[in-house]
Amino acid sequence: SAVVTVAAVDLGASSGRVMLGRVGAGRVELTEAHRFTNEPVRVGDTLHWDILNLWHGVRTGLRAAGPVTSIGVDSWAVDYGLLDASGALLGNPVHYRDARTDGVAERVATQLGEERLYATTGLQQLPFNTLYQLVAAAGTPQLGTAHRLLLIPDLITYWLTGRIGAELTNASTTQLYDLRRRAWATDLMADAGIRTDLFPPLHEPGTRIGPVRPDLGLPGTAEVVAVGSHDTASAVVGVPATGERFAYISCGTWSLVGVELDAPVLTEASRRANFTNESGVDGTIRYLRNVMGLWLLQESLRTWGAVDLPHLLRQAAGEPAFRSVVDPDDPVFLPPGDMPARIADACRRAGEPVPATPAATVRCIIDSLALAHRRAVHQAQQLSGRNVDAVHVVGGGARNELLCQLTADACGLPVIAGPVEATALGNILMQARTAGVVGGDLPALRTVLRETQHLVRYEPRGDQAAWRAAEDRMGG
Ligand code: ADP
Ligand code: LRH
Repeated sequence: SAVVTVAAVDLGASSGRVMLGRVGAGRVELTEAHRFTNEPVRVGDTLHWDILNLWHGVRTGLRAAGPVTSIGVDSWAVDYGLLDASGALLGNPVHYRDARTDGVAERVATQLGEERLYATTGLQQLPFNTLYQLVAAAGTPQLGTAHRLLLIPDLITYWLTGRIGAELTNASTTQLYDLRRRAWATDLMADAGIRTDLFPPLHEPGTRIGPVRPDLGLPGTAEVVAVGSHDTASAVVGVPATGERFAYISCGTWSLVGVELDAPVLTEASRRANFTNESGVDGTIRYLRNVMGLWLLQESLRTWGAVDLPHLLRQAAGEPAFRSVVDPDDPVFLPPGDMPARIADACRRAGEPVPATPAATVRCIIDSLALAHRRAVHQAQQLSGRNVDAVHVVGGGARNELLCQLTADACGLPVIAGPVEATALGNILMQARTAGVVGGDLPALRTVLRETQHLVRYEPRGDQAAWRAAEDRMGG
């Protein structure tokens, strides 16, 4: 039976990669063609993505990959590049952790109404939603001259093909997308003072976008196919679950914790709990919460300079449990900067012992993340009415044994860890389905992953009382 080779371009907040997938009936093999770091760059007061370096990594990776049937592109959400009327990029995309949005969400939400925003878009309030970034940029010459706005994967797709468009899973993270009409929320844009003509036509994952530009020097590579271009949408496709009674944690820079639903939850309780309804592949809803995630660890490592992560995690495993806990979702942790100092301050303010060593700080981070996972898994079930029997951990965090075990203990549920590259696999499976070598719905695609990928199961230990008490200490 037919076999295809496709390339997934997956740009995460900490690294970018080009992954090759060989897919035939019932099986998928993944290899890494190229991996490159994604390091933000500060110029003056502004934190940027290094978009040309990412593009360079994409081109290097695709050349290394050799001829493929198709390419699919995904990346982190919400951020964008602006094009002028000739199609040239206007300036360098701004990073979602940039301070330009400080205070903007509160102002805009008051003006437009939090209830209306939630009813239309179903999105959680995050300070960096595209809506708030655009309001923060209002009046700048760049936005004034802009002809088109392209989200990051759509920008890479444009550079690969010359085609302009907006893939809808990622569009659904902008807070400018009407979730029930499945169209841009043009009324909301108009009321927020945002030009509606900036936004290109929407398309669904699975759409064939077009051939790659001949001048890219990729002989034998046919076309670009739209996948779930929001990395979290592809990661959820890549969750090797059976049935529907599962929660997922897409665990990388962020932990995206939730369930997959057929319809959005737009209740007042859901809005207050800051749960989001992002659009998934095949019309599904990714009902989830952003937990600050391994960012806390990454940014601590950056502060300490080069350290051996596996060694530090082994030391952390030997530290006493629950000595200090913080609420990972405290907005003080969002910007870049000295993370251990901010964790120490948060402990001091809450009357928790201040971690004295890197190992103690790492233990505080992992305990606190496990608690935040517990809180979000419980809330997702309560708010949606969907009960779960297992928690799937995918992404780089699936390699963190301490975090996976403590997440199982905290949730009182088995954790199934892996695949680490769920996002690339979700991207690849969507392309393979478009090519016609795998068929079926999401459960069918997930069966392929269950049967071919390396998964590790963690059984929950201990009772829930200690976790309940620690969750109370976390506040939030
Ligand atoms: P993103 O897509 O947001 O860039 P990834 O899914 O690639 O993130 O996950 C990156 C994270 O994976 C790192 O921050 C790190 O904490 C974790 N990780 C990577 N390798 C290991 C490892 N060997 N052991 C434990 N954790 C790891
Ligand atoms: C994860 C992610 C997440 C968004 C954030 C901006 O990479 O896409 O789903 O909330 O980045």
